[in-house]
Amino acid sequence: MSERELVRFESVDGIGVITIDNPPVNALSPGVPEGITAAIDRGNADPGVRAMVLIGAGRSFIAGADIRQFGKAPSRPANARRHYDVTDDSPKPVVAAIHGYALGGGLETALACHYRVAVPSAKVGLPEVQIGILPGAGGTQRLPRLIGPKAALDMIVSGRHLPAEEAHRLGIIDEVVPEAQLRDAAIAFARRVADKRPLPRIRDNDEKLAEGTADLFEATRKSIARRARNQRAPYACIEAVEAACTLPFDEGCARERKLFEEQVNSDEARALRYAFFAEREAAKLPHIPREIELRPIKTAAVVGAGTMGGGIAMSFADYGYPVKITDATQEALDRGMARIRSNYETSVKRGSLAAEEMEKRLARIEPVLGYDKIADCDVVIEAVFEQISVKEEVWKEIDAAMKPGALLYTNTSGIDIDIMANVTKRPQDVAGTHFFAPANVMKLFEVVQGTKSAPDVIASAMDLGRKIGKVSGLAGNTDGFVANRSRAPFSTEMVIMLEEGALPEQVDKVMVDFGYPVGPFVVSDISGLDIGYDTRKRRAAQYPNYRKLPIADRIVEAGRLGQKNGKGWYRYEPGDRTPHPDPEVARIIKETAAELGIAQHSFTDDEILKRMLFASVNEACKILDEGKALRASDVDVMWLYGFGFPRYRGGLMFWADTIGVREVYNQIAAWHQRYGERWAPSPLLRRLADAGTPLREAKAERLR
Ligand code: T1G
Repeated sequence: MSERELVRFESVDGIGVITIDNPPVNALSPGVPEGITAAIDRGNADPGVRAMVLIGAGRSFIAGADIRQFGKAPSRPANARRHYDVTDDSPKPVVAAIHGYALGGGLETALACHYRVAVPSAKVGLPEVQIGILPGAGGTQRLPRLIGPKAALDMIVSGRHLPAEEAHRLGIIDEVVPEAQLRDAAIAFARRVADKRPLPRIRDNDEKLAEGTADLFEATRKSIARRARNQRAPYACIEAVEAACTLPFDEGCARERKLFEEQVNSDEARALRYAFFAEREAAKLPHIPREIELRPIKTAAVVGAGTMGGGIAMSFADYGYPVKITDATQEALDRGMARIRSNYETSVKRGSLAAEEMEKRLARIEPVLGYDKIADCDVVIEAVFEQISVKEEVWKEIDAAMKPGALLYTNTSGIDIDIMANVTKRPQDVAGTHFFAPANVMKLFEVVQGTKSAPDVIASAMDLGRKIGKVSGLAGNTDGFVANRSRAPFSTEMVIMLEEGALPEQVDKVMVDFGYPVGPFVVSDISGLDIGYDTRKRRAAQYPNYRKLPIADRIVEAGRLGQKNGKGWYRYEPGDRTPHPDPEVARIIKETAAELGIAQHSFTDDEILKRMLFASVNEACKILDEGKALRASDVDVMWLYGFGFPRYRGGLMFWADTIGVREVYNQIAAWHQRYGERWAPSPLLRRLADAGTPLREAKAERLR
């Protein structure tokens, strides 16, 4: 495509219409900024043109700079005229006509225009902080001048996308125009303002900047301290907006640019860029044709009104789907519906949900008794007790009741999908859709491919996840699938280190300092220690060489179940979730370790971190080697959305690459010598280390 074709210019009765056409989202890829500059110049040189309109072809205005270009050599000289400045300096008015997204450099382009009109469904924002950078094309200087530093800080430090109506209220958008009439409405708008002078250049109005006091910036820094720890980008955003309030426009832009250059190749930015593309890659299924026809999903059903079943029903209702929920008895159903209502009421109390919206969502959830009541639904998700005999009973009922062609999914967190599928006469219609607790909150949606799952059943599940606000990741049918199986060694190692002398609070501090929102022992206390206890019992019966965890078992046998009964790995005051180290736990740990005769030693934070994460890196390599996951980057996406792995570290495998595949292998091999079989290096890890191939690039030939 020649440079010019990426950007088209046509004159429509004296209005120059400039169309950006760089699918899929009109990113400012090489050739686009140049095309915009040339078009603006052309419009200004054409005496027949009185004003111009900048509009995007396809589904969006401009979704920002081309993120794939970051880290590469710039495609043009640093002193080249930038389309932002050319637009701003244009002697004739330029109107940005926004639909879809105006994000990052896209909104900065619109802010360099003299007017902005948008359709109601449009979204605008400066999300650069979410990829570890800050706006680098005047956004931190123009936005505070347009809407005031406070509102600008909120947008830039959060990176959130604003709907057009809100942007209009703030003054970013001059006019909201009807959905299907954007182009004509923008041309009419341009005609109306064609002769108005002076042109409203945002850079010229400083009157709102007075709001930008030192207190405001200090307060903003304090407000983000916890969630932005270990990160630089959010603070660089604040510094740039501060510069807007203390420096003249051009000097502020130079400050912004310098901060941008410092950040764009940082570890934080590289990790967040990796996460951005890994998340999109996870949706791609190389073994299933992209154009495969998906099965329609308009109505859903959930079998099992327990904690997970209730959360799953809420996920559907939250995204507008009518959903039926059923259980074995009316009492169980009533308990389930009561839990759903109380979860929504908690959100209303917290102000994160409007009361009328709660009622709308509750109205979409219909409790029913009897499989015949759900037979017509397009999809059913089974979420009953994790016991094979119970599953088999329920699946016989589901198979007998559900209409032909219905999608039959199970929410099991580790039971072999084929066990459920083989109970039915239509195993091709069965797959796993594994939600993570709480199901209406956690974004990971692990789709599990059974031996006989049909391609359209898998593709429909992956798409369903996206439609109910989740991030879908594909897993092969193995014990614990990809997410839980790759995390299991992490959980085992953290308890084994207690046998050798570590304490829960020490391990948790290391992981919180690393960037986790809460430590893994607190996470166990939140989810309940009895669940892990039952799983360990089941595994010990199933696998002869299963590594028992006597300390974890003793804690449960001492009646410590976690937050639900006020004591677990920590002690909790009634009504308070603050974990308090408990000498009783330290006593159980010391006594059990003494009985086991295990030598005690002190731990460095680095050893604790690597023992836990390397154990999972090794397991992830085994999973890929067996073809139970397609890409190492899928594992990373699952850790980001399923286990709260700090996003600015990219993911488990990306983080391990910052240490180096060879060093990771060597350490694991050394621990294999010292600790035995559980640390046997994965053959794939050995091959990657020998070849020097980054872990994040590991792929399976196909899913098996
Ligand atoms: N650059 C390159 N590719 C992009 C892209 C971008 N900015 N945005 C999207 N894509 C690709 C994406 O990888 C996918 O490709 C396809 O487009 C569809 O995207 C100067 C420096 C716009 C909300 O951070 O948030 O401007 O997988 O699957 O779910 O100050 O994409 O099909 O091959 O995500 O409908 C700031 C990033 C850049 C916005 C659409 N902009 N994009 O979501 O589709 S930094 C952003 C998004 C910047 C300036 C700075 C989302 C979306 P493929 P998708 P979607």
